[in-house]
Amino acid sequence: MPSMIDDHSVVLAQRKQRNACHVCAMKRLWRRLGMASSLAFSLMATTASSFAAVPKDGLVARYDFSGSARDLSGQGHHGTVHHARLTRDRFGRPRQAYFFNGSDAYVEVPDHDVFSLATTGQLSISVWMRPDTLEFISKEGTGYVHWLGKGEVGQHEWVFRMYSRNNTERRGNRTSFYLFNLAGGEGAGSFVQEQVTSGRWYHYVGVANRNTDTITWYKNGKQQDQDPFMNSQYHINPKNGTAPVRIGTRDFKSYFRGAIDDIRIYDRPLSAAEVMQLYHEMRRP
Ligand SMILES: [Ca+2]
Repeated sequence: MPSMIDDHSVVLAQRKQRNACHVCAMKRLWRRLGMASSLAFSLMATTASSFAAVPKDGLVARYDFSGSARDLSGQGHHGTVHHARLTRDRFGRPRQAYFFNGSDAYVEVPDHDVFSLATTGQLSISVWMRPDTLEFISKEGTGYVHWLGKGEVGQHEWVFRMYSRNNTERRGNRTSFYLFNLAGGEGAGSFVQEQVTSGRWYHYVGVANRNTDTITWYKNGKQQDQDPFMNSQYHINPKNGTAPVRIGTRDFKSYFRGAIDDIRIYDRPLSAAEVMQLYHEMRRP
């Protein structure tokens, strides 16, 4: 009998061991599956964000600067290059962005209704920019450069501005997006003012919306500021002017030194999610 008990306990012990091993194997399998699936998920997430497509709806001009200043939106708003030269983009790829020398370089796109807030009441502009100095030589006003804009005397509409580190308004390296009345003067705008590093790429998006009376300014995918323009102290009532769009300068009163790339202009307001999508846009050669 004792031997039977022993046999029985041995069988039980063996079963337990087998079961335990089954449990171990199952646990190991689940762990692997879990790791594999979370890895696959994060890869998918990374892929989705890294290769986010450019939103196409309402895209009225697109400049990838892939060897030229051609408009890739299909609308024919091609740019003419003046002294700017092709340079490496933010991924290090040669001849995929334009370098502006800070003294006479710019790209000019002829005036068109699609570049005016007055036309559709809504306008979004997305752009990458790399300042190669924090103290601009060719500056205007209180010490800033206009590095993208549509405006000339009596024909002012909008502008992207960056202040030099030293300026008379304590706006060290502030970047901002302004709307103007055609006559010019003081504009209504939104801004961000934090440390900027020379030689680093930054993504900016300006959104102007007449329906909501808002200017919104995004930096590196995140909203930084929002202000009214019509119902503001500046009483901006945007009109359809005749000035061309210029990149690297607005109207030759100041010149940006650094690189600019991947400009996308829309005749509608981009959502915060779309701004993030553009920030993560990455195209492989
Ligand atoms: Ca590019």
